[in-house]
Amino acid sequence: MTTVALLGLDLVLGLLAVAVWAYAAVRAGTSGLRWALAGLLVLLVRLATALVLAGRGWELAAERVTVGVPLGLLAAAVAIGLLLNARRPDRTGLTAARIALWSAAGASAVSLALTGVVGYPGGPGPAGHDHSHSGGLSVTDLRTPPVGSVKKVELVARTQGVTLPSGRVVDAWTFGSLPGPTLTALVGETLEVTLGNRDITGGVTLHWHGLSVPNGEDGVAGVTQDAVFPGETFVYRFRAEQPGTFWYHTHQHGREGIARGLYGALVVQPAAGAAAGVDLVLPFHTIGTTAILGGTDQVQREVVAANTPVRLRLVNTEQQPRRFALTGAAFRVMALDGVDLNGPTELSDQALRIPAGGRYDLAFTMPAHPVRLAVEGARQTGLLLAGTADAAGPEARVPKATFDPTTYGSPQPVPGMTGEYDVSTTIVLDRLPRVVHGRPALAQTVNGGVYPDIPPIMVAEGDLVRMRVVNRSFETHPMHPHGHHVLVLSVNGRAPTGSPLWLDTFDVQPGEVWEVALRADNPGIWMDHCHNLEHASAGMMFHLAYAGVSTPFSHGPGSPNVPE
Ligand SMILES: [Cu+2]
Repeated sequence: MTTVALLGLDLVLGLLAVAVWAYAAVRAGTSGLRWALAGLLVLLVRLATALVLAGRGWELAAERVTVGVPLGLLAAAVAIGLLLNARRPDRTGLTAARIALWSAAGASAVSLALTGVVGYPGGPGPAGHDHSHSGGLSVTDLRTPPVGSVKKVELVARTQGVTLPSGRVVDAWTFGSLPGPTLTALVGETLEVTLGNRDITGGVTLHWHGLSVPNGEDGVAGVTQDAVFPGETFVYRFRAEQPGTFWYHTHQHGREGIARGLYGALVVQPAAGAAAGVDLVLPFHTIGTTAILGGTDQVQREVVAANTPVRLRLVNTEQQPRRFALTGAAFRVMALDGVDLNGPTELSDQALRIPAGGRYDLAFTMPAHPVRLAVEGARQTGLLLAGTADAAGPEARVPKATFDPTTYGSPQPVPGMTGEYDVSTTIVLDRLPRVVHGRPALAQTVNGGVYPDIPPIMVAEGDLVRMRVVNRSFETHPMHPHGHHVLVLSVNGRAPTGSPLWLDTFDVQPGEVWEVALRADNPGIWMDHCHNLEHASAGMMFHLAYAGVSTPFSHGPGSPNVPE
């Protein structure tokens, strides 16, 4: 049984226990004992479920095993004892039995509340050591100094009616086009990007998703800078260190801004330049109800001669994971989240499930027949590569089987990531009633708390940090630590058997337990959040903060900075 099915079963059993014990109380004088025994059976099944869950990950069921179910069983034992006593001919003790039966129903309700309201670890517990954010170094000191030679780019945010290739017009917010222009750099080049804002009244910033830039260039409103309002500018500067596929987007009102179009791709090519052949960047997005792959809401056609090397850079800029599929050619997955995989092998008939915010680079040699890229749930869009402009392509098809990156490629030693962990922390993701932005809501919680009331993970420069991320909710959480890639240690207790996996956006699906490690080598105050930005704005954000770093910026009530 899958872990998420067990979580669902536990919820159903919890509700059932309350109902059966309440009914036993109502029927105390007649069939009460039979119903009480049914209630006991429900509790025993719930205990078994909780024990299996705890075996999959202690944090998935800790409060059920230690308090919730034992409390129910204790009340059940008392109630059944009193009920047996009340069966004597004089029927004394029936009132006491009835009270005990209601108490058993109450105990099961308390157990449900422990799980569904209090959560685990039972309060807004710290995500790490609790130090203050104050210190000698400001995030504004953590900038790239001006250097001699830079590649200059200007991006101006604006509201814009965009006519898509289908003729459909969308009201977008853009960095000049939809998507924004693809920025490119060679390894070693320094990009200098001047952000302007024509008329986005809520303000904008630029965040470089997946690039480990200096903290002051990270573009998080209220943490690393103030939002840029109409007429203002902000200059970002960073050296391209790692070749790969990245993307940029606003991190001020990100939930609305990205959805409306404030995003674009960023490609870093090796210092020697791009490899020969066709190299296409394909961010996938939905604006309103219209799906866009690359720059079109239709099927993009490219004429590619047979034997040409092809690289496709898939970027999921949405809130949900998305499955992509290539038909007509076997391919290799060259890189995930901008980091090359070791020993990639040829694949076919497998869909690629890309997390929200994630990137997959595919490579293949163009065959003599057409090749089609399809996106599940977006049939009208896609990519068709063929030798001639009018060739008919293969049917868009998305296989059932999904690529598993944890068993792909070849293992390789990872220098610098072994040894004692300096910081070990557990992040429990859940959905609990809390106050968010001053209003009661069914929040997306981290260790029972909501942002900004979640203590940061505190690290010192050089620390080796281990994070255990447990998803107790029924939704997928694409966790995105800024400024660092994490090395995947295990998923549901299993270590990857293939290539080392370095990710900046890892999809923690319902019931999953991920263990990841990072080397604290980029000082600052870094966001770490769910990249389903609906979830981020419902509380699922926290900081990875280096001791001694402070920020002069703020967000929250009274501030115009709204990072999520
Ligand atoms: Cu989430």
